[in-house]
Amino acid sequence: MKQNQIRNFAIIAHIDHGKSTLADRIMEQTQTVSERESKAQLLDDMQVEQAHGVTVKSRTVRNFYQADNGIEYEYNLIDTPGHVDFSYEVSKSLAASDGAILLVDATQGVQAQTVANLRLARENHLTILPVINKIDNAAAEIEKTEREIRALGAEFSKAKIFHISAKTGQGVHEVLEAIHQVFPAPTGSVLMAAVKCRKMAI
Ligand SMILES: Nc1nc2c(ncn2[C@@H]2O[C@H](COP(=O)(O)OP(=O)(O)OP(=O)(O)O)[C@@H](O)[C@H]2O)c(=O)[nH]1
Ligand SMILES: [Mg+2]
Repeated sequence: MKQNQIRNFAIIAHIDHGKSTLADRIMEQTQTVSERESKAQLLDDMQVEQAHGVTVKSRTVRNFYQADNGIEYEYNLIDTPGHVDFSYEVSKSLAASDGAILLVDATQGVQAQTVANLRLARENHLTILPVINKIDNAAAEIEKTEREIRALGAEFSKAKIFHISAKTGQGVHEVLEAIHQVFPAPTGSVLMAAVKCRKMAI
């Protein structure tokens, strides 16, 4: 795989805003897991995570995505925990990424860990893709959430904000397309890229 076809990115959000559910949909839509293997919360495989529905450790998954432009990309996705107690996991993951999907639950809006994790992403000079999740929920307040995201910084004032349901898969294809269009390929030498990949796997 050529370096310019690789994208290393993390999914960040406040707790329960749907990061692991989106990771599941991305793995499904890139055929990283077959439907037969598919079950709810593929990545949250620790017993404590399954019992509480909470991600504790970051996970990295390599997906191969056949884009609409005919090119195959390698998407190295890191699903991070949203709980404030595990923010060290988020820092570690962002140091190994070039982009971050900032996910915001449309029924909750911007929350404390949305802001804290966005700050970490900025400190790591990551390109940020804002995404509103749970648009299928009857309690979704999409416009209000969009205003809150735009208020987070000048870079969001005119940015495209994606609207998805990680549960149903609605809008996820548009996010998959944006990942290779918006996030940069890893820079530096092939050696540095390899070191970054190793860091992601730890
Ligand atoms: N209605 C609806 N529910 C969703 C959607 N995405 C996620 N959920 C639900 O929201 C809850 C939390 O989802 P997770 O994917 O575990 O959230 P998370 O951000 O990974 O949580 P942490 O890792 O603990 O921070 C689960 O009950 C999901 O089924 C969505 O698009 N629509
Ligand atoms: Mg999770």
